[in-house]
Amino acid sequence: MIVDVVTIFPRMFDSPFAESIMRRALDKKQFSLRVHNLRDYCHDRHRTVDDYPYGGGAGMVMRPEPVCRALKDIRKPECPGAVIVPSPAGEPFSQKLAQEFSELEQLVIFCPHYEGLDERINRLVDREVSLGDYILTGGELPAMVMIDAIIRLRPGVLGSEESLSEESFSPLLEYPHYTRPAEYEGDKVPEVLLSGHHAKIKAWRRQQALRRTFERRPDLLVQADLSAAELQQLEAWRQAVKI
Ligand code: JF5
Repeated sequence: MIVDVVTIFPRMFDSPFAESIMRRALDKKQFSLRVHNLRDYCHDRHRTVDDYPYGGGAGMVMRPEPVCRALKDIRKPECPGAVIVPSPAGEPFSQKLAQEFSELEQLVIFCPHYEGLDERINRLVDREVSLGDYILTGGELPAMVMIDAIIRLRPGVLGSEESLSEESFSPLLEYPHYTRPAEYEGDKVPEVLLSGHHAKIKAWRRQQALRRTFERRPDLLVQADLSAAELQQLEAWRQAVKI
């Protein structure tokens, strides 16, 4: 897979891909990352990427010519791929989108700045994607987050220790994890985890995951497939909270 990034700050991409799993994936050629400087596609003396908005108002807008020149040069239409742009106005990024993008051969990510892009650039954009309901100074950080979420899904990128196993963002939140020591500052590891009773451990973890999801992300419960007993448990918790 080839990931192409178009940015006015190419050096921002140095350190996140120089460490850990992303670095190992690059070393093993499991993907390639090409970071392009948008200013290399500017033909004017001052290499300007932005201009004033028609109709007035605060802020600047990214000019269409350099962006479209870059995207036309970089995107190879014969190759299964997409041009994506991080934006708070995009569709929400999710594990499902990460999975979909991980199956492409070319992913081009354009990183916006200022108030945004000239609307005519959207002719060359396949998807606008939001990382969440907040405003950032530019598209570089969301681009790096998406690349990490996408690349770790490629075959062989995670080692056996890291593994995808039962993950795939199972509709419930993770249960709590413990490692040694069995007691830390008076705080004991739950007895059941030391019991060696695998069925009891499995049931305890499921119960903890359900409780956490109920408390922190009740919106996820509608998509979870829950047993009759679990639905009854949820109803009991709801009643307890309402009093
Ligand atoms: C950006 C204009 C996009 O701020 C974001 C963002 C927030 N959630 N998801 C993405 O992207 C950067 C900056 C300026 C458009």
